[in-house]
Amino acid sequence: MFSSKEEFKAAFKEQLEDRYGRTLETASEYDTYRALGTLIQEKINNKWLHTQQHYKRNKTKQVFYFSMEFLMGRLLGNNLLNMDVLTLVEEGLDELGLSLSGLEEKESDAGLGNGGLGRLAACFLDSLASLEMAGHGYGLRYKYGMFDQHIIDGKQVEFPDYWLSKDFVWEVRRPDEAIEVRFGGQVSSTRDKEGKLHFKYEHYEPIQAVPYDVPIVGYKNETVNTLRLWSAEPSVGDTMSRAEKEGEFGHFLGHKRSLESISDFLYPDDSTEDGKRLRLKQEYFLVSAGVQSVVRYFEKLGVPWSSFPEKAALHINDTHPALVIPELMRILMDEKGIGWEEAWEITRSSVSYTNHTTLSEALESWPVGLVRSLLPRIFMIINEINERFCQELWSTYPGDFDRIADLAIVADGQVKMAHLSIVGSHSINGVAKLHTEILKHREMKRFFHTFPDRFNNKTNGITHRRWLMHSNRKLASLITETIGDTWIHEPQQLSRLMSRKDDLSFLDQLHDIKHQNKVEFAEWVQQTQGITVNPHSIFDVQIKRLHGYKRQLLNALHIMHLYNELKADPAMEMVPRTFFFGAKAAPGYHFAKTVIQLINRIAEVVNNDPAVNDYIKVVFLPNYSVSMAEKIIPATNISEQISMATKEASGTGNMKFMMNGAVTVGTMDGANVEIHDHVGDDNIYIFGLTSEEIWEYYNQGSYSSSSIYHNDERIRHILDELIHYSPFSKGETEFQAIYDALVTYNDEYFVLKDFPDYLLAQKKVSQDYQRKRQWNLKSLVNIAQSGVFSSDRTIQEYAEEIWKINRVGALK
Ligand code: B1H
Repeated sequence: MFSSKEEFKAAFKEQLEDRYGRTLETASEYDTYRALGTLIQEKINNKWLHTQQHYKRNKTKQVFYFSMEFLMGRLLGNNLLNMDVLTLVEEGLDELGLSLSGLEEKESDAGLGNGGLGRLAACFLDSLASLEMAGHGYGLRYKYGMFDQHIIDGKQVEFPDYWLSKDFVWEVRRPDEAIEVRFGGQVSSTRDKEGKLHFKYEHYEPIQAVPYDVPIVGYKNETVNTLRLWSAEPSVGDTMSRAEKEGEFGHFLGHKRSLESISDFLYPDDSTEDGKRLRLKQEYFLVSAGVQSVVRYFEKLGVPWSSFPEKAALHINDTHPALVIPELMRILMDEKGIGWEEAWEITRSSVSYTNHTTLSEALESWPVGLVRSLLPRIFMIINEINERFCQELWSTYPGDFDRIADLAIVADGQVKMAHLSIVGSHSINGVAKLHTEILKHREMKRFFHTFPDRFNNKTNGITHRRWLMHSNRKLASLITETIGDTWIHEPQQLSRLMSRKDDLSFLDQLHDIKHQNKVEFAEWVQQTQGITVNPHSIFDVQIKRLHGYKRQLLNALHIMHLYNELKADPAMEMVPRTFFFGAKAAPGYHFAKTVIQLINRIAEVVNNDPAVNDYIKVVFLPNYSVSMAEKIIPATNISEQISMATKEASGTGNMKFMMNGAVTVGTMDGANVEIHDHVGDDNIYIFGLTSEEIWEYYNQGSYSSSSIYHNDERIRHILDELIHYSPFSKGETEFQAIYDALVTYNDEYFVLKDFPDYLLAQKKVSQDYQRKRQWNLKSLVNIAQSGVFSSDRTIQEYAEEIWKINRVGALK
């Protein structure tokens, strides 16, 4: 690496000149960013090469994390931090008259994910490399990532995110490692002399999967792992011959385009399964390319097939890559000549599965006809897995037709991907304690009964390197000044901050940092949104995908209520608050889009009313993304985690806020339950129905939102404002759907039921916030207790209990 600032500056100038033909004077900011990025990439390459060689030489067991989403965000800052040159580069650039943070802004977010599931995969890669573990990501190189959200006339409008229009400096294309993936066609079988069946696959459509490798740099160590993103390209020879045969170049071009389209775009439906043919193609494309490349690697080791599970762990991030199971079976049997039983043993011992949701609308199932026509051989194997599984069930539960129909992988003309994933893997984990309990005792009860040893919990985590050290450098420095730097390698040491709980000057310093972050964020809001916000107000933030169960609506109704109160009594005492929202709605999710419209309408009304303006402000931040989260989280006082209990499997934003000293207002859902366990009643605002109470309502069928509407005057007032003439409705009918969902259709997510308790919790927040010392203490406790939510802890648990891998230790 660079031994001095001078050396860095010289190398940087040389890079700018030799690679981009620019001088400091003539280079644009973007050229400067690219020169810095490629320079750092060159330094990474050396470690990358050594890491791969080390793994190969030592036949190290490796984890392959298959995920349809990797929400990486920007990589420059993180790579500088992990390469241990952040300060040197920052100061060096400064001396050249350049600002690192300015250059960082030039990088496009790699938005290859929807939300929590994709960001979790990114945090896991950072932890694997930082813990010196051999774990890599396999994903798709979407040309278009998560759509770019604009708010036009208060409504969400989606634009394509053509992030690759700028070079992605971190990727390395490896055409010589391309792999052929096959779709469609027919399978025929013949028996040999010994009576063994052989399958012949013909008339299929071949597509090339070309890998683009992105280095994943460990924090201040020698490890550089790989995120391998596959891109679809036509198999040139084959399509050309087809063009010749059909004698039509136009047809050839159309064909080529349709093949390439496989990896074109990320499906933007978080938590909703769409069942589109192209999505199934994407899933198999990732799986087949990935599994083939793992097998190819394994064969180079020259060890027997039976030791495959000791050399490779294949993890599936939700069911989206569940075809890993039949694909590995196919390769082992059809290509390597291994018999069913042995192939099954190898497959099941290598594959593990994480479930991320119990929402029924997110459970993947594919119509039998679709799977059969698109993936004929894979379909045969799935059928065989299903038949053998049902046979086993029959011998354990003879005559229990109901149970067998319920557990079958293929039933009602559908292939159930969760069932395939459970049957074909040795470990099934949920992502927070409550979620895992719900899987074991409710959603997957019968599977738990059949395979009790396979189920386990792995509470999610976040990388403290990106989400504290990089995004909140002031706080990180204060922590290190106070307790030394051991917390960086052992984040649970953050608890040593508790020794400062009575130290007023320390509490003041915490407060000052939060205030400075708020001032900086307020400036950014002013510049980018043209909205003035008061940094002395409470910064109350809800940033996540827009979904009914996440209840942004509850937050919005609370603001309408505050507005009504202030209008009725202008002398009312109120602690100033700024409500920030960031949320994308799936393009076809009309209700979610209406909620976005409502929030923007509330912002318009509130922000333009001088009578309330000093007390409440509402800011909807368009195009919420990883890099925006990095700006807002350090500046937050109140973290809104208000999902309906039982619905949010874990949540990970909740952990990021906590680690940055925000206090949670939340329900007893997902990982909020564990945050509450760690900080205690005094340092979190818990409200609303518990999961038990919700199940009780379900059992009794006794929830009636309309009676709440009729009996609670405050609620009636707000809801009537949605449909009758009011500043919020402006006499239009666009919010009728919200009224109907809450009143007419009995409020699926218990918004009205939890509303009164939410108001009380928020009142308490306002009161407590004024008592500065107590408030700072709450903030301190949250930071000090957040270490357990580092993804390093999570990954250590996966490594020990599921993947059975160790730290590789210092590579040199
Ligand atoms: C989560 C998804 C998800 N759960 C389907 N399920 C998708 C489902 O494109 N699709 O089809 C995409 C995403 N995402 C989230 O996972 C949970 O809702 C969060 O509670 C959890 O924290 C996160 C990570 O485990």
